[in-house]
Amino acid sequence: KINMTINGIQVSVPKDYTVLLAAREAGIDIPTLCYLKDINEIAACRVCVVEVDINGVPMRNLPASCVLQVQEGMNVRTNTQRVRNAVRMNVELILANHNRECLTCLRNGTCELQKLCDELGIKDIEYQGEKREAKIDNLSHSIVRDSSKCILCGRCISTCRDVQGIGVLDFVNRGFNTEVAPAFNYSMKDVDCVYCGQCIQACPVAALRERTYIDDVWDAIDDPDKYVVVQTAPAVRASLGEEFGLPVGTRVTGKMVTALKMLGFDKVFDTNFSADLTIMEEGTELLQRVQNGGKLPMITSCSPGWIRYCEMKYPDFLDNLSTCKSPQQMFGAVLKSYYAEKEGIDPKKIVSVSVMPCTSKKTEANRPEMEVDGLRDVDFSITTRELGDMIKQARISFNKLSDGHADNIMGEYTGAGVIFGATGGVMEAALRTVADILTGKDLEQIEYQQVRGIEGVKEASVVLPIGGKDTEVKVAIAHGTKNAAKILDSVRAGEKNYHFIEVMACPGGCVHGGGQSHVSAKKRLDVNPKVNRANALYDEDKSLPIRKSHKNPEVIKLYEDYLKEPNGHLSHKLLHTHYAK
Ligand code: HC1
Ligand code: SF4
Repeated sequence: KINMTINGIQVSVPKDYTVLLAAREAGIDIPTLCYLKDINEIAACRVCVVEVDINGVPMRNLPASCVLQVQEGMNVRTNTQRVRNAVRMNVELILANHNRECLTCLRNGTCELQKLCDELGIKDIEYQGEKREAKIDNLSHSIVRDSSKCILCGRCISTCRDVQGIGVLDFVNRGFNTEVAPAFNYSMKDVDCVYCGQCIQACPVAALRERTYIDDVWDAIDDPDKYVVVQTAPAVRASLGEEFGLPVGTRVTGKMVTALKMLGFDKVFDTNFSADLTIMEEGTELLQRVQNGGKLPMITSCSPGWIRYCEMKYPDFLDNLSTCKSPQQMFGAVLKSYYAEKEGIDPKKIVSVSVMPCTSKKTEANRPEMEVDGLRDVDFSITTRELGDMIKQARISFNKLSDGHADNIMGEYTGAGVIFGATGGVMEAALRTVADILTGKDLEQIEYQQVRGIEGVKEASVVLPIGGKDTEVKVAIAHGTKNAAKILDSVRAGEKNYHFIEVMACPGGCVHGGGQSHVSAKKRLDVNPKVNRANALYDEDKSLPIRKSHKNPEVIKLYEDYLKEPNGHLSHKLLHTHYAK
């Protein structure tokens, strides 16, 4: 332990602490901007500077507390005139070159720079200078980059490079013209970006944001000739409440359904339904591959960021991918065929909208192959944040809503469908069904704790009777593309053998997707959105009467009335695809 003084208070903290963390323990909240714990600790913005002496000897400059290690005998002051002036000047210099159109900014209200200016009491800006030329890259379906908002904090760069192991973004140009962009200032559309949106989650301002489709959805709702149907992904219910000030990870399933009905969607369904359907198709595919000597390990295909990553960095694994479309796409395909036929609706009039925790889903929905007979599976994919915005635009008091229930015949779901949104959830859902099928029993074991949690790479094995003999089925789970690379490298090197691998592109899985509610760097010191939101899904799973996908009555009916059997002819037409090198 290190003994030191902060603003006259004696503290004793672990040796590896920074002054910033020590101050927090002493109840002093040093301001930060570029700081993102464990991800971006680079003292770029110099908003966290402090005045320090060690055993009475003053440090000459004001050091940045986010990278300053604690030392015995340190005396730190965070609130002197000199510190206040320096912090204010550093923030004003950032503001001098920042597009300050706050009123019309997407991050108005969630911007960390705006909040900081308020907290520091900055009411005027002394430095008025030349502004960087604004360049807006909105060519991809998922991500918009706006250089006029960028404050060069580097949080996105560290996240993409160090957390995701991709490294699309970096500082380009020099001096006054420095900006954060892909190399050679290429569009995000033309680089190895997987559109995971983790850089958006890291961005304190609106320099990186999703491409929005809110107006397209409003237009469809307002068009009397259109029949507008919405599906909501498993993870959305664990974050949407945050848009309305509820604690991170509050489960708001029922209010979400009520709000969607009030917005004017003709039907409100649930992606959990098609998550259950995915388990039927994917579980059957796995059993067929295992029993018929097919390509193993089979790897899940529901995360579009992961698919893009596989296509770009591990094309030799494309045959390992399950041929199943993602639940988002399966839902759309079934909607415009089975549902349209049942209800006697012209499928051309159906507008298929998805609400996703994900920015990559927008690009997935726009992939050319994601259609059947010329009808797009999903017409518009919006994020949890965009749904929050629509609810606000409709002046709905979300927190006062009562609980609604999704419509029939694509709104019923099981606990297995819900947990898809947390890392390990698809694997657990698959195991629940595959184990029942192989043993021919309704097994008591439902929960597989080994595949839960936020460890980057997880492994488990289950003994199941395959072809009459007990076989050890080995599985692995990775979340975040950097962890996916670790597993694939070990499989490629022949060090590991698995039957089935789950990969989700985002750390934590969909609950921590690029389209979820923003959680500020400061808040992340106290709460872990990955854990809180996953718990919300596991709680919902526990609360449901049916927790295995193959017992979903609406999915059973879909097979009886329409698809006939998993991996059958119609399933292949509607629910499967393949990925070409
Ligand atoms: Fe996901 Fe999925 S779980 S990919 O994380 O398989 O986005 O929530 O909707 O499609 O079900 C996302 C979440 C989502 C799909 C499902
Ligand atoms: Fe990197 Fe993901 Fe952002 Fe693309 S979307 S730049 S891959 S963090």
